[in-house]
Amino acid sequence: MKRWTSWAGMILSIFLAVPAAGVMTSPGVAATTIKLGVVTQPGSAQNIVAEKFKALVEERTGGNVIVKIFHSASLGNETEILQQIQMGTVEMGVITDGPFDTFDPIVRVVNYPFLFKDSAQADAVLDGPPGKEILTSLEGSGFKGLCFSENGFRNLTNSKRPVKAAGDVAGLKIRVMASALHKAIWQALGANPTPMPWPIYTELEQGVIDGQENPLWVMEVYRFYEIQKYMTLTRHVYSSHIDVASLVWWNTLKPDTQELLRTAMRDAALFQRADNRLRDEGRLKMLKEKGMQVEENPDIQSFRDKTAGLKDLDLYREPQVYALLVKMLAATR
Ligand code: EAX
Repeated sequence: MKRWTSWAGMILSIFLAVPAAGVMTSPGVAATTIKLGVVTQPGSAQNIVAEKFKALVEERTGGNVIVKIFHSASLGNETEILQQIQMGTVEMGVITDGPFDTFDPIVRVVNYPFLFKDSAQADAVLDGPPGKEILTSLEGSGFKGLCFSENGFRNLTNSKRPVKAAGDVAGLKIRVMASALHKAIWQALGANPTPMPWPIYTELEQGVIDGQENPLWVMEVYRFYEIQKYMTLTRHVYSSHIDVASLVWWNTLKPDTQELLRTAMRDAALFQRADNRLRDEGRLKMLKEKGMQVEENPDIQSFRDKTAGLKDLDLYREPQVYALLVKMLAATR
């Protein structure tokens, strides 16, 4: 790592770092700057991956590769970030799985309701051959899928009433991600699902929507305890992030750079998954202290019953997608 000997040097470096073409960090070696997009804010699961990746890459390349993180939707919502990655104007992203489903329906198998019984099982499947098949499939849409980090198991919150069983969801206006599957899940549960990009605090606060569903860290980091009275630990969907690069850009990189980036992202993802899981217990406690009324033992069977037919919907009609779903359902039994 370059060490600054004077303020003048540091100030000079700021100017030198501006040109998009990159800076010379050591004689004869042109630095590469990677733009990495995340929709969420610092402290979020996606940002923890991004920051760890940045630190690892910059450390391992001695500063020859710089990662610039664009967080808090500064590049647009997740669909828009993915479009920029497809085109190669943004090199990388840590993107929630949901919005991928408009680009490649295979991602719907990850979000199948009640698929994974716990995080260990999700890791085994996503780090194994099924995960590899999903990452490889994304190349068809212009993404180099590197690995999976995690958002976590999603839970329902709302401002209207306690939800103990699926029947209590009837008529609630629930915000969902830009995903046909997520919309279908909440339709099957009898809610009124409203697709909306992230962030959604204002819409919840103003009552445009009654509720939303996300992992516990979201209720903490986005202060949903201020505007959502009721939470139900439904854990209905395991939500990953897919850590991707632009395929057109990736193909211009030397194999050793690809390997370095792949390994750094993998290390960042493993770090973040462990970190996320470690903090869940504390988050639940904190959310209760903040006044959320939490239903910890809902009637999960009632949710399972209402969503059991989803695998037979058109969502999964593509033969490869259906075959993978069947395989994953069998592997997680
Ligand atoms: O990661 O859009 C969503 O619900 C995501 O889970 C959100 O970006 C938080």
